[in-house]
Amino acid sequence: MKILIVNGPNLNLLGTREPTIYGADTLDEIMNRVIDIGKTHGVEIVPYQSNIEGELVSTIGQARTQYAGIIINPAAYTHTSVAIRDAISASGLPTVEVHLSNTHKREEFRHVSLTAPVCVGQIMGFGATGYELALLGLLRILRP
Ligand code: CA2
Repeated sequence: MKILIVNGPNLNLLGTREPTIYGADTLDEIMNRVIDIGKTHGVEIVPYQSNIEGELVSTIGQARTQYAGIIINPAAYTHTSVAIRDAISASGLPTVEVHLSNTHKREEFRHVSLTAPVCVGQIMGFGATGYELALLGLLRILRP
C-alpha cells in the first residue's frame, strides 16, 4: 500500500526560517520520520513538495491509480485554492489535511480552509507530529 504526502508552497523552507511558528525540523527530516513509521506498518510513504499550484493539482490528479490515500499540507493554498480542493475531491481518495500551526490562533484569513471540507479530517497545531498523527488516522480508515 502506498500513501502520498503532498506539501505546498514554502514548506521546503522548514528548518531554515520562522522556527518559532513552524519548528526547527527540515521537511526532509519530518518526511523521513513518517517514512520510517510507514515501514513499521508495511506502508510505503511517498513525499512530494511543490511551490506551484498547478503541479500540486496535477500530482493529486494522478494519485488515484497509485495510492490508497493522501496526506496534504496545502500551506497557503489551503485558504485560496478551489483547484486543489477540486483535485482532492475528484481523486476520490481518503485525504487528511495537516497544518503545523494552529491556524485559528493566527490571522483571520488563515481561519478558513477551502480544502478541509473534502478531506476526511484535519490535524493542526501539533507541529511535525501532525503528519505522524495523520498517518495513523488514515491507516485506521484504510485498514479498519
Ligand atoms: O501551519 C501550517 O502548516 C500552514 O499550512 C503553513 C503555511 C501557512 O500559509 C498556512 O496558513 C498554515 C505556510 C508554510 C510556509 O512555511 C514556511 C516555513 C519556514 C519558513 C517560512 C515559511
